Parts: sequence; C-alpha cells; structure tokens
Amino acid sequence: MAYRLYYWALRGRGEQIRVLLNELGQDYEDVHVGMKEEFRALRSQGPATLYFGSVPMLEDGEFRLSQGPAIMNYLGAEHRLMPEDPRAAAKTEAMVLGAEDMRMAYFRVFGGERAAEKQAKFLAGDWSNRWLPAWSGLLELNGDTGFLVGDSLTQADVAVWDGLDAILTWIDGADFENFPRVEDFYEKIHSRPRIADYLASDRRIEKKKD
Ligand SMILES: N[C@@H](CCC(=O)N[C@@H](CS)C(=O)NCC(=O)O)C(=O)O
Repeated sequence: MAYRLYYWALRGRGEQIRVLLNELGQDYEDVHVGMKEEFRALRSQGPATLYFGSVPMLEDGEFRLSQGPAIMNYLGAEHRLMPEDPRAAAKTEAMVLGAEDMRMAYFRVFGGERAAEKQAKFLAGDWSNRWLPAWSGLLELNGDTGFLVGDSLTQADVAVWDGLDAILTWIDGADFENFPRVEDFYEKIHSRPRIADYLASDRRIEKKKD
C-alpha cells in the first residue's frame, strides 16, 4: 500500500519527506491538509492520528508516525539507507536533527516584522558562522565521500539538502560562498536522477510565500 503524507500545501517541514519518498521511488499520496477546518478535524481525532496535534504525519498502512525527523529516520531504516552500525546510525539521526535545528533557525527569520533585517543578521551570523562551517566540517570529517555519513546516501543527506534548499530559496542573498564542499554536496544531491525529476515536476510545490 502506498504511503500517505499529511502536510500543508507548502514545502515547509513536509518537503524533505516528499524528496526522500521520490528518491526511494515510492508511491505516496500527498495529502494537502487545509490549514483551518481540515487540520482542526484531523487534530480532533487525538494522538492516534496526530501524536502531538502537528503535521507532518506519515501513514504507512495502519501505522501512523508524527515528527518530521522521526519520519525521515523511519523511511531511511525501512529502505536500508540507515547505516547498520549503531554509531553511524546515531550520527545519521543527529544530522537529521541538525537539519531540523537549522530549519527552525530559518523559520524564525522567514517572515513577520523586520524580516529583511532578521534575515541579513542570520546570513551574517549563524548561516556563515555556524551552519555552513558545520556541514562543511562534517563532510570533510566523513572523508569527502560527498555524503554526510559513510559512502552512500542516507536520509540525513536529504534532510540537510532540503534545509539548505529552503534557505537558498527563501532568504535573499543566501549562498555557499567560501564553502565549496557544501555547494558540491548540494549540487550532487540535487542532481540525483529521481530527485532532479521530482524537482522539475509539477508535484513539487511551487515557490510561494504563505
Ligand atoms: N517537531 C515537529 C514540529 C511540527 C510542527 O510544528 N508542525 C507545524 C507545521 S510545520 C504544525 O503542525 N503546526 C500547527 C500547530 O502546531 O497547531 C516536527 O518536526 O514534525
């Protein structure tokens, strides 16, 4: 049975899951939950449907899973992208969570009052001094295989790619200057055939601000 992904009709926290399902060649139903009545109805079903009243939620038959990073790790484990070695597996999970932390940092400056000012501060601060050096250093520590853990794709690569892509897309002036490793990584994941096909397809949610 095909997976069913419940999320808004936005990229947001759902997009990394869509990209991963495409990379895995899995069929899925992309359920675009309306942000008002539909979401309220789903949430009113309680934790059996949405553990914590939030989306994304993945349905795999009878099994329902909440929390974006947990969904990424589940799909990675189910489709054998997740390394078997416990330390490598833990590192992979840590990087999926790192991508989520980076996403939260960008959500905080995404819109609202003084967005341009906050975004400029983010680019000069955490983007340049924290996130780019971290991903670059982790790629180097992993022996420049082009992946974050080991020598093949894990769900962490997709999670991080998506976080980087969101920042490049939505924050004017964001780039990879002085971080060629991160740029190479971004391009390499972007051009994987199934991912490139998905990104060029009309299933990819268009660029628009909510
Ligand atoms: N840590 C959670 C955060 C989930 C979350 O905050 N989702 C937002 C949408 S991006 C949501 O459902 N907001 C509605 C609400 O909390 O009422 C995850 O990664 O899934």
